[in-house]
Amino acid sequence: MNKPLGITVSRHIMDSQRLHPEATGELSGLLGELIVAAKTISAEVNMAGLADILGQSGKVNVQGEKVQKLDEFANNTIKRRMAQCGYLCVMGSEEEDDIIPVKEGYVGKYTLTFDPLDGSSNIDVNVSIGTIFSIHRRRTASGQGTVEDLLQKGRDQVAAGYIIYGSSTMMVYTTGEGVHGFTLDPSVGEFYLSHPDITFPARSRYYSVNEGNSRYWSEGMSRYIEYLKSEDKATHRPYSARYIGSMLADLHRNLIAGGIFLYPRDSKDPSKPEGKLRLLYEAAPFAFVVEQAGGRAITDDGRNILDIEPTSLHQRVPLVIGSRQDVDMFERFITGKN
Ligand code: AHM
Ligand code: MG
Repeated sequence: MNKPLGITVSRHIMDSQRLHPEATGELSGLLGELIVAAKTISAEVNMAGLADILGQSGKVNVQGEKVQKLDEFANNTIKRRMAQCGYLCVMGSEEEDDIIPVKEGYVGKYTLTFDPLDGSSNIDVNVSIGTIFSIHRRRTASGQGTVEDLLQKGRDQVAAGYIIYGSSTMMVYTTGEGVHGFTLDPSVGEFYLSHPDITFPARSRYYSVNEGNSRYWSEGMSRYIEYLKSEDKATHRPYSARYIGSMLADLHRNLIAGGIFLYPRDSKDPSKPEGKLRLLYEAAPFAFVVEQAGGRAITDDGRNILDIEPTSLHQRVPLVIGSRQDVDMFERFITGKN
């Protein structure tokens, strides 16, 4: 008997598009180009461990080209491919200080913000890293896009998601109709639907936080983590700790296995009064995915991440994100109800 055919990500995107007769196919085209960029990065990530050997001390690769650092490679791959895809008017990258313009002639109606390789401190140690993306409709009427097109709140995203380069490469995305995960079959070069309609499991059991910073936390934050570590069989406590140091990998894990991720503000580094993570490239796209999966994303003082109006491209935001019951409980601790 023939095996059932897998649903490819392109077919899944086209099927969703068919549900919207008004759709022009531009968003599908945009996602398609992004997927090609992701596959290119995935192939390079898989070769990363060999770069030093093949590239003679990491300086020159087999083609005689200068070897780029992996995060630069990811940034350039997305930038170059997406600048010419014809669907974007402007881009913003975590790796670039300013907006990335799209040339006249290629201008389209969407915007893209991305973190080319989240968890970059994990690149050299062969631990999961990934690309995060967020797509909005442009705000300005025509011509090349401006920073104003990028400074939009998460609630107005039309699509968001991530690609995780882990034990296998997976793409997870939402267009506001659930969250779907696809696993790359490297022998075919296609992403196949492997995780339809991802929702947080009913039972939560993991917390992810850099506990090395605990002496710098607020009182509510410290009490909440102590609560997670205390014993109560009915609520499956104590939770287990898992902290990879790639937000993307930690959050992916919690999305599948159940749990909460926290990067609150702390008093450790006065130059980062709002914590470490960026609103546009990290927090908002994940907040969209997590809400669509039935979870919640707030700041450490209870503001909904998706409702924050960004004021600058690299704005940081204290983030508490994960399954709904965990975030609700966190909120009780910071508002003094627990
Ligand atoms: P990056 O974009 O430079 O990789 O930084 C963001 C990363 C997140 O993925 C991760 O959650 C966090 O930094 C880890 O930071 P820390 O080492 O302070 O715990
Ligand atoms: Mg990052």
